[in-house]
Amino acid sequence: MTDNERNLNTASTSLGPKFISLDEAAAMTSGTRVTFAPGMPALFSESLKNICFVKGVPLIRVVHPHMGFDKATGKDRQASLYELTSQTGLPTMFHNQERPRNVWTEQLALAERIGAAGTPALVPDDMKLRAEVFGLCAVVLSEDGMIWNMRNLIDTPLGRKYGYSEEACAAAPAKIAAVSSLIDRRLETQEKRGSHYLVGDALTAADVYWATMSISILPPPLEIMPLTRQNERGLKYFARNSKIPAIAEALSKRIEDHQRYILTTYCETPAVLGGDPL
Ligand SMILES: N[C@@H](CCC(=O)N[C@@H](CS)C(=O)NCC(=O)O)C(=O)O
Repeated sequence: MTDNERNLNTASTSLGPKFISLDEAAAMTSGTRVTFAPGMPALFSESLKNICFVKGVPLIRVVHPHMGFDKATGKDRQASLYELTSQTGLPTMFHNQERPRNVWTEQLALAERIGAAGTPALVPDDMKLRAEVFGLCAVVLSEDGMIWNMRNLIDTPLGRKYGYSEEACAAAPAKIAAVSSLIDRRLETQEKRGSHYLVGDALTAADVYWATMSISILPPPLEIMPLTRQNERGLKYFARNSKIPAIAEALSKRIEDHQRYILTTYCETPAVLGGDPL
């Protein structure tokens, strides 16, 4: 059995959502298929899952192949992913027979387009509000943003892909704190206007992305993010991040309340993760 088949078996025999293989997903000609690391707190996938949940887009879950080489065959485990999408990042998204989407801006645009009637507009029509939404999302999701710097807090193969160095590691807490403070100030201003949301008077992509991504510096209770064998270490790491002095100082009750409000009101909670629940 190859590592990929083993991953797929583990995922599909555990209680919880069904996962199909990348090959199966690529062969399908209809449906919205998104790659996940079953049971893991892989926050780009979690965010896209939450975006699609808000938009009423049913997802077919696909096992994202792990980095590294298959022990049995010696083959790069991500070779077919690369062949299909010219990249290896998690998540990749297929919809019907359209080209795969691998970047959050394109995934969001697709979800917005195929979303069910009557669901919230996550990208506002008003261009001023739209600029605010994309600005906030970018400081969280894009290069040198919050998640980028979170990955640089420790030396891992994933961090190395994103330019881990001792200098990058030392600079990361202040950069993460700067994003968190920006969000806190905005929530404060919005509160004074009587809005529960980051932009304008309604839910946008900025709320869903920030509430999900901020799990990496402020893990929510288990009723929101349950424990699995696969995410136990990751959630401990997230909890440690929340105690790094610069980050701890920038977190606030306001940020916590907003995160919990968005996740419990608009997203599926407890999060459905697959893997092996503990
Ligand atoms: N491409 C995504 C980012 C997704 C991403 O950074 N995924 C990371 C995990 S957090 C990953 O899988 N990186 C490994 C790789 O790119 O090979 C985007 O810009 O929206």
